[in-house]
Amino acid sequence: MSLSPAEVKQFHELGYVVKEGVYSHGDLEPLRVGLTAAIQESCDELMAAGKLDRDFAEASFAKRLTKLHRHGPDAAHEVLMAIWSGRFHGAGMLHALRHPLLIDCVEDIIGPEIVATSIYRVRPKVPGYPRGEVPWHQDAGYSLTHCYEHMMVTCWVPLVDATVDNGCLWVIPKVQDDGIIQHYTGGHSGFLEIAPEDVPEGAIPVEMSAGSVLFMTAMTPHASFVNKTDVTRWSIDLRYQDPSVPSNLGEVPEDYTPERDPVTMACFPGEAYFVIRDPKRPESELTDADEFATLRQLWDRATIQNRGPGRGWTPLEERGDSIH
Ligand SMILES: O=C(O)CCC(=O)C(=O)O
Repeated sequence: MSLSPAEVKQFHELGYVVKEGVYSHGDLEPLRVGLTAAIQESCDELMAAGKLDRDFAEASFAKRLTKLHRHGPDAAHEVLMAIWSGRFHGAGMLHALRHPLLIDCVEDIIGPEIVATSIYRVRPKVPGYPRGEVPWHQDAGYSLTHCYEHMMVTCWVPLVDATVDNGCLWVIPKVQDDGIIQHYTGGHSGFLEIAPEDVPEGAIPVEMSAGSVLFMTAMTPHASFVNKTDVTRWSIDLRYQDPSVPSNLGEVPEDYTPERDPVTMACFPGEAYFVIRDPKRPESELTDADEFATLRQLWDRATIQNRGPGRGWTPLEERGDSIH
């Protein structure tokens, strides 16, 4: 499996393309098992502390967090915080990041040498849990500014079928070459956000079956909205680049001293970068799950002295002067 020339063309022309059936149900099983173990561990801790009286272990992967959240929103919040975003680096995550069929598709976009980052996110969009909604943004809005011209590929993978009703992703095609759009801090749930009046026209929902992949550029505006069903819309989003894109490969956190020039930094300082595929130096590829977890913890954001300058985005409520 790889992307056809027409699919690669669509990626470059529209800023996104969907490939069906990249992960089979079995391919995603180690990730589901790892996430289930992490959920169980949190539930066990909460039950031992008397904060939870049921763990809903009998429920399906797609419904367990929904039930947990309805039963005890505070306890569910704690369970979610243990796996949310890039916090989960347990069994199954590296397996998903290294999935050969996915990496073949990425290779069709950026070439045979592929670097991944720990800016992968695990997103259980639980019905009624407000942090599941993500306002309009470009992923580049989160990177240092010297990276805007570089190609970073986001791969969005639903672990259950994603529909408009359960909060699939929406994208805006054909604006990825128009550059960065002004973002604001303090958007919904603390995310960066493009102001409503600046969101380009033409948004479309991308309904997808579990295991298919939406490939997007870092400049493709996207968002996701309310989950109106009783199924948790689980997804992961993974990011890849070629080795010429600024990273911290071969560096240690101590290299990020306060005096360091930002333009020499990784696009996302404080995130771990690692080699996924290098046909010339296969020994450089990160294949061991324990090494992956160690690297992930080494580059935890908190360990970096200098995460680069603020990106210059101002709070949403202070945007009066820039409304046009
Ligand atoms: O999964 C979502 O709802 C949002 C995903 C997203 O914003 C991203 O992949 O950058």
